[in-house]
Amino acid sequence: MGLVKKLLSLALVGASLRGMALGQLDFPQEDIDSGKALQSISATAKANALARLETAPTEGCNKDNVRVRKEWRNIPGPERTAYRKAVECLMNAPQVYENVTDGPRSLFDSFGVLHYYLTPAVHNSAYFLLFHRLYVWTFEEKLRTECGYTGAFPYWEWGLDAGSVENSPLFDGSETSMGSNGAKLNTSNPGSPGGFPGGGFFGGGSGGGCVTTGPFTNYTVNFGPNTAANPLAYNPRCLKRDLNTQICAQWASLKNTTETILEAPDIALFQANLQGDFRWPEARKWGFAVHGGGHFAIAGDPGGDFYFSPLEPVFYQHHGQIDRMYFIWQNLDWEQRQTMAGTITMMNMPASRNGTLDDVLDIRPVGGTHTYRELLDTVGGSPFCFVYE
Ligand SMILES: *[C@@H]1O[C@H](CO)[C@@H](O)[C@H](O)[C@H]1NC(C)=O
Ligand SMILES: *[C@@H]1O[C@H](CO)[C@@H](O)[C@H](O)[C@H]1NC(C)=O
Ligand SMILES: *[C@@H]1O[C@H](CO)[C@@H](O)[C@H](O)[C@H]1NC(C)=O
Ligand SMILES: *[C@@H]1O[C@H](CO)[C@@H](O)[C@H](O)[C@H]1NC(C)=O
Ligand SMILES: *[C@@H]1O[C@H](CO)[C@@H](O)[C@H](O)[C@H]1NC(C)=O
Ligand SMILES: [Cu+2]
Repeated sequence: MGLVKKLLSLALVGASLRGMALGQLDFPQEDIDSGKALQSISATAKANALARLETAPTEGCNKDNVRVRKEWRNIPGPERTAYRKAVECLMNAPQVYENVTDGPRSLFDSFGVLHYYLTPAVHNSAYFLLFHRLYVWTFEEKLRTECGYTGAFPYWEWGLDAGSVENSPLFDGSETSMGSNGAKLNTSNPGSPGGFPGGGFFGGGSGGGCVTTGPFTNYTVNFGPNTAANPLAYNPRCLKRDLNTQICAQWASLKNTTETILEAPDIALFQANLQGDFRWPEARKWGFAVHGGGHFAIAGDPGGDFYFSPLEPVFYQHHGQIDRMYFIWQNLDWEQRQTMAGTITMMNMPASRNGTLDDVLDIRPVGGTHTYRELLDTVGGSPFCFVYE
């Protein structure tokens, strides 16, 4: 095609020197569409993070103990099965909120309670990326410390399944998957109760009913939806999925993922593009954006529920990929990309102050207490020590 993509909009950045420094990130459109460019920037980001680790290892993190997170299909079958069994183990470990006694029944459920409590502060706010980074890492830690998991933590690169989410190795219903699609229902989009903003206006996916085959067929969702009178009350039901290839292809393709990373000169626009935050005119074209696109490619109940989506086991692979995008974006220009932007309420409603890196994120009793500054660096050693490949 010979078309060269202008990767940085200098009019937006107002700091053209940085743009020139990143000039080597110009890719032909065909490489962006095919995923080749994403592989390239992913490798660059990993190399940059490891180089930093090499020059400045910390007590907690060095090149010998750094963990490498991997795409689901690049993890060997037995290791994927071990991961899934560790998730099932968390579903049998005791829940940890002493003051919540009704619906939540497991440590896995406690993560859902935590997300429910913090949702208004950690979406479309200054905290979105760093909160979810800590949240997913804490889940990984529990898999290891409570359930003996020793393998790689998996992420889901949605764009690899833009041809058919139903045939994804995550959802093919095999022993090494995370269970199948939901049963086909004869209604349109039945599976997004109180879902994401705008969740009702696309056609349904290819399922909608209970997961029929393989892992998590017998998993009981214990509470929710967020529209219930008491969202934390016991409400046992099956796991429903409504896989949606069209949503995946339109909003979470390899092209979308790559351009979301390359077109954002600063953290405010990066997080806006990633979430389709329409307060930024430049972010409007992204629609559901990769964050919503990945969530809605799974959809169903509780996968399509803004508050309780972590009760869908694949939430963690989905947000692993969100965090990977953040990792890549940060490590393409590390010196400039350790900042925070935005306020401390969702869509700044109600209006609130700006978040700062010195703010404290307390996720007890599920996890620990950290300043946001400590969460910026995945190889900072306190608490993190991982990269993505
Ligand atoms: C339960 O405790 C958590 C913190 O441990 C708190 O955020 C939450 O508001 C409490 N919930 C109730 C219903 O008291
Ligand atoms: C599905 O719905 C359509 C339209 O409501 C109806 O005509 C059709 O009989 C239904 N099919 C089944 C299998 O229920
Ligand atoms: C689900 O439970 C049923 C009944 O106990 C059992 O026959 C089936 O093997 C279970 N399925 C899975 C995937 O664990
Ligand atoms: C997202 O990717 C799809 C498929 O590659 C493309 O059709 C669509 O236009 C992209 N969306 C944006 C906002 O660029
Ligand atoms: C909050 O951040 C915005 C955007 O960076 C900035 O324009 C504004 O002045 C900040 N507000 C305060 C009170 O610092
Ligand atoms: Cu979330």
